[in-house]
Amino acid sequence: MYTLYWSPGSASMAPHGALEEAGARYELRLTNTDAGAHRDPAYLKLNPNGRVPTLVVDGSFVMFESAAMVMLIADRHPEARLAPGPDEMARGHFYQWLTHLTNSVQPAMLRYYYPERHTTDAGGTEAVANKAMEEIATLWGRIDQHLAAHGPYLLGDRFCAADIFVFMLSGWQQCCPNTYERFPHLKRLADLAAARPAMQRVIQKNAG
Ligand SMILES: N[C@@H](CCC(=O)N[C@@H](CS)C(=O)NCC(=O)O)C(=O)O
Repeated sequence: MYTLYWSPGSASMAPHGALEEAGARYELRLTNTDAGAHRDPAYLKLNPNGRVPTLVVDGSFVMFESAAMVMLIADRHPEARLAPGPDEMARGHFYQWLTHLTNSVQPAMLRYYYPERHTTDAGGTEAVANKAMEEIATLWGRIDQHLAAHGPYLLGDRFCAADIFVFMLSGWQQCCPNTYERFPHLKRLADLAAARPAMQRVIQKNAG
């Protein structure tokens, strides 16, 4: 049994999607970041970073970092085929993409959304955000090229949990206006992901 502390439209969407795809038993606990619920002392006890999401497994095992949650869920539900198995070479590329998304694309996005955390110059936030936007477009451009040559999914014909992460991040478009018009292969992946019944349930929940 899983408990996912989530906020609409946030990084909780990736583990939420993985849980739905896995057919796992889970409950959602709303931790609305817009209302500052991620800074409540009770929540900080669970996740001292004050970020959403947090995942609790079987009432006692607590973890943060959405990409790590996605990997754990994929491993605990192998029948859902959310990741290549440990004996498959493609697992290396699964790790590669998920790590790239969480290590390069997502941090650039967080720099855009929280520029004040990345400069000591009060007048420098716009420059930080602008540079982040540039970087996000470059990164999506490379991923789009990869998908054009080797798609429609990150691992070719095979949907995996890293595609859920792409779906989530590519929906954050304030930091990359018209993402889907500019990157059609990314759009194709996102459309395929969105058409999945499990992802539909996640999308509807996040839409309120
Ligand atoms: N790398 C973390 C990032 C989590 C994160 O930054 N979440 C945002 C919502 S998308 C958040 O909690 N923001 C509130 C804040 O940083 O104050 C993850 O993927 O779990």
